[in-house]
Amino acid sequence: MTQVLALTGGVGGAKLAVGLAANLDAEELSVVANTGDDFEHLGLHIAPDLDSVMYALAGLNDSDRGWGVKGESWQAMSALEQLQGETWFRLGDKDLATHLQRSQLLRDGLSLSEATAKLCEALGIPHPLIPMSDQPVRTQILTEQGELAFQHYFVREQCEPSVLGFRFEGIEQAKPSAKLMASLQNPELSVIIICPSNPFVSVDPILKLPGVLSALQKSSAPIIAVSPIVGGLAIKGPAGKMMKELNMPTSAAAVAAYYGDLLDGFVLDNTDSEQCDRISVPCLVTDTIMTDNSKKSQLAQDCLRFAASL
Ligand code: FO1
Repeated sequence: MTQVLALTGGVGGAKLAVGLAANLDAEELSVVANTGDDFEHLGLHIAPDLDSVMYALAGLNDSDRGWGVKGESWQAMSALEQLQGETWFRLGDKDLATHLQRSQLLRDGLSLSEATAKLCEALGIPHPLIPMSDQPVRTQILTEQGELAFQHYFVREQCEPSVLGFRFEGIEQAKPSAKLMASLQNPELSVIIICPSNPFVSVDPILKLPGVLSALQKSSAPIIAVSPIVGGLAIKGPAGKMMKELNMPTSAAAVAAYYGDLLDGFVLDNTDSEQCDRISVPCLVTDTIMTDNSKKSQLAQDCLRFAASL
């Protein structure tokens, strides 16, 4: 049986997760999401990357806005605004229900893994969606204006401050979730796919959890990454801007170099085919722009075939 482990952040990774889920049974796929973007807000535990992947796997995501639930209404936010509450981070009415329920489950003593499993089950998602850790890891962005908590940088400041580096608060004390470790240590694992997510703030928090890198290195499964950079631009989000500010070339080849010898293969877009000779691992050049479900499924199939050939 095929056994696939996908490591992902939010939106871009969620698209590939949907493509993989369309091609694999629930027992064949584990999707592990970054929780470094999580924060406590208005007394609630918000887990944006888990939300994005969960809504996408349930077919509930708003693909135009790029986050949250489709067909959303904003009555709670309007009422909160009238009460002079904090509204810079917008919680739609339907989305709010997710955060209320997740927070209640956590208060009831469930782990984030257990709470996520319950939410996914309620939404009819058969494939396991696993938080990278049950302990808090909080990504901090080091900027020219000082250190900013991830959502303050991303949403409140609209990614404008220039980035100097990153700090993953709590990572030394955090443990990778049991299901992440079980998947990494599964001798039958067929492939590990690093989804087209931001390497610095979506993938690194997963890779830098204690024990994850060594488990990846010990795994006999090939590790492939899909470039989040196409034609010198991030498909979505600040990855390209961050690379520039960190004095890296904004290219798919620079992403491959950043992951370095962790990778056994790299997937990049047709647009960037000329970069293959600068990449030190086998490359698959294909259409990586997942504008609809058939393209998500096609890229997933391409990745699985490529990994099997390595
Ligand atoms: N992104 C925004 O740009 N503005 C928002 O107000 C916002 C609210 C929000 C609420 C719940 C949620 O799960 C995600 C939300 N996001 C919002 C997206 C989120 O900030 C980003 O997708 C990720 O953290 C980056 O991967």
